[in-house]
Amino acid sequence: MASLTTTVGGIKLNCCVYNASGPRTGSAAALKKIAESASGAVLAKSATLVKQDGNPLPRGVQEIDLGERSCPGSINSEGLPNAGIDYYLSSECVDGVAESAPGKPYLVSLSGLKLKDNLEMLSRVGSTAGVHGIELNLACPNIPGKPTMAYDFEQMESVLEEVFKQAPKGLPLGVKLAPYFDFPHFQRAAEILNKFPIAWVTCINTVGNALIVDATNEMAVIAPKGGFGGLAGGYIKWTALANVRQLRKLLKPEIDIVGVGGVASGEDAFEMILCGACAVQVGTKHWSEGPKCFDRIANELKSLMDKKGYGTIAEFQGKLKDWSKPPKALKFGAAKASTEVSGTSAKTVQMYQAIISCLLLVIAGLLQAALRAR
Ligand code: RRO
Repeated sequence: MASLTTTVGGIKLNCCVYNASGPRTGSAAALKKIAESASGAVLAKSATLVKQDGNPLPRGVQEIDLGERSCPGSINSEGLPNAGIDYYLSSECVDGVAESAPGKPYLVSLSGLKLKDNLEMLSRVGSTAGVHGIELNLACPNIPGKPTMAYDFEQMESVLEEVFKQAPKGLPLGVKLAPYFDFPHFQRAAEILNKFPIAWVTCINTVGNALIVDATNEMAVIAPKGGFGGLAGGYIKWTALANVRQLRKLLKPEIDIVGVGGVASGEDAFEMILCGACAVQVGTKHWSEGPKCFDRIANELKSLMDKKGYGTIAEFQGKLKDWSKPPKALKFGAAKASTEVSGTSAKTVQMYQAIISCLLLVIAGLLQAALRAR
């Protein structure tokens, strides 16, 4: 059977599918459940220096149905609710994960409200045993009054300069990015990231400041920030794939890429890896399905790899081809073809119905004529 082992910034994962920082990652109990699943690592909720309650409720909607083939959609404006960095470095979390799944990497996510907070958190992580890596979140879109740092290139560069002066030696540090939509932005972001010893880039965070409207009640579906929140899940898979693909082309090879956004099946994970990811994270689907999603997605990915004859992810990682006349029926083409087939049979049925109606009319006419002749 295919192997899902991978490395992310030098950290060995037995399974290339793991959780995104976000839903179901804020407590030791939630982290323990992830540890007990097939998730390749356990990544905690983005932490601030001190505990935060987050934005007012309701602040998230998940399981927005986007059809059978898609990951559900979601929107959130959680506003960084978290128990504070010391909690995620406490024995309750660190040892809780280690005892539930010995050897499984435990990663923390840092999202300080100020540079000073991030530097302080880095130094606390550096003096804690049992943490295997750090994801620095540069892309939370939901803090009222705070812009998304990954969109302010000057600030991003100066923050990374300070962060890498202070980063704990020997502990891989990755960076979580916002989605980019324009080629000059990919280019600029990559130029900056390539200057630093970044171990991996996680892309993408949610698409910031979307507004989902409840037409029945004529209002926004979440309360904070006038209903504006980060869009995620199936809505953003294509943007996530494009970010993974483009950054893989532009980043130096030493920087790994972790793909996140709309992964709900083995096939979604396969697509991310094909675009260049070495691992994938699951956010919205973890939120709606719970940690059993990791076992399911991992098994689906293994089956797909078996079917395609791939033994390892390295065999297809980054090997997405540009379009050429497809040798096999495309999935979308196939879907279209099957509608065409059913369209044809619908036409045939209509034709038979018309013939039967005509025959019935003729029979009725003949019967009437016969009755009149009596
Ligand atoms: O907590 C949040 O509101 C949040 C964070 Br930190 C993030 O990085 N991305 C997101 O969609 N929500």
